Order: sequence, then C-alpha cells, then structure tokens
Amino acid sequence: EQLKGAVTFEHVSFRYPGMSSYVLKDISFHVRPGETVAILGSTGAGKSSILQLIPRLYDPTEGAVYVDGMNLKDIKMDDLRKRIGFTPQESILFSGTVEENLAWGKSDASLSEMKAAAKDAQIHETITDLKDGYETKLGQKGINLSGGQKQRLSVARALIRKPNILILDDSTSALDLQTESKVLDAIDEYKCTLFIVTQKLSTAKRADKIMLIDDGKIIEEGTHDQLMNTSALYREIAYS
Ligand code: M5T
Repeated sequence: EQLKGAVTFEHVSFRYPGMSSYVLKDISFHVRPGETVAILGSTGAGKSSILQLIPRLYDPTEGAVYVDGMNLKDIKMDDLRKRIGFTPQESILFSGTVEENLAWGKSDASLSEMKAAAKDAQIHETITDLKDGYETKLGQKGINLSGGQKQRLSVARALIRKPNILILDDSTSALDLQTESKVLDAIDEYKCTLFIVTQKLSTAKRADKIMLIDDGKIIEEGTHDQLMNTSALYREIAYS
C-alpha cells in the first residue's frame, strides 16, 4: 500500500460540538508517508484540535481528512485504531500493572514486544528498576511515576502497535533534550509518519515539515532552514 502513512486535510474547519466559534479554519495540508511533522504554536492555537481529528476523536465540521489515501469516514474504527498510534497531551494510565498499561488496546502484545517498545521509548530501565519490574502496580495503590516517565510509557504503548501514523501531542515535553532525541532516533526506525507537537527547537529541526499554527490556521509551513529565512515569527520562536 503505497499511501500507507499519508495524511491529507482538505479544507478542514472545525468547531467543538455545541460551540459556536470555529477553532480550526480552512486547514489544508498533505503529509507523505514517513515524514515527520513538527507542530508549533502558542497555547490554544488549535494544535491538539488538528491532531484529534486524525484518530477521529471528532469529525471535521467542514472538509475531509484522508489517512492512508482513504477518507476517514470510509475506514472502520477498529481498522483505524490499528493504523494510528496516538498519545494525548495528558497520559492516560490506569491503576493496573505496567504490563497491563502497556498492552492497553492491544491485549495480544507479547512481553518481548512490550520490552522492545519500552526500550525504544527509553523507559525499559526505569521499569526494570521498579520493585516488581513489568508487574509493578501503578496508580492508586501502586507507585506513581513522574510526568516524564508517564509520557515515555505512553509513547511505548503507542509504539507497540507499530502504527503507520504516530501522533505525539506534547508527549515528550517533560523529557530532557538528550532523552527526547534518543526516543526520536528510535522512532525513526519505525518508518512511520510522525506528528509531534513540540516547543523544542531541536525537535523542529529534525522535521521534514514544520507547521506553525495560530488562531486555528496554518500560518507558516516549511523546514527549519526555510522558515529561518522566511518567517520572522519562526525566528522569534527560534531565538527565544
Ligand atoms: C484550541 C478549544 C480551546 C481553544 C481551541 C481540546 C479542546 C479545545 N477547545 C475546546 O473547546 N474543547 C476541547 O476539547 O479549542 O485548543 P487546542 O486545540 O487545545 O489548542 P493547542 O493544542 O494549540 O493548545 P495547548 O494549550 O495544548 O498548547 O480555544 O479552548
């Protein structure tokens, strides 16, 4: 399947159900299979709203979204879930074991698949240092992980699916530059299309495409080098 990993937004406008104002306004873009897209923009700009439309947490109010060359509406939900790995801004972990949390949504995941994904997400060693390793209980009556550890666990959970499209919505924000860079190097090997919301210049630099979002619109698009030349706003972000 040649279009595996392709994502297209066609004149997408969106308002949340029951809201009168649009949070996304006529967004169009095309991402080729395997590309990395860094999404930058100030708080409330619409970054999460764009990304939520890809796994169909919401449908566009107007326009259409295509994944792997197909209109999202023509893909069955359980099929779509196999194609997309999505880690939301707030990591969703529940009070089960590390293993159960990793396998959430993919109950047939083997321990060796979990370990491989955990290594790639730079969380394997943290897990093996826990009292009961992969069987350690999390949450309520178990241990609490730090923000960055939770994020890495969520990334591992998404990687287990070997998705065509991986969406990291601010899911590496708590990682130091070096750890984030190791995680991204490992993700490169998956050859998936990657959407990553970030404030880090080092992450934006790696991207094939940077999208600068403001007030529900894409206001700049290009590589780091291109935007350094053409966008005063991007330069402002870069030097801040
Ligand atoms: C864009 C509103 C939000 C803002 C706009 C997620 C969500 C957002 N909004 C809702 O009304 N309901 C919702 O469930 O939509 O918000 P965003 O897409 O979250 O923007 P962002 O991702 O760029 O912001 P941040 O702070 O995560 O960097 O008006 O109120």
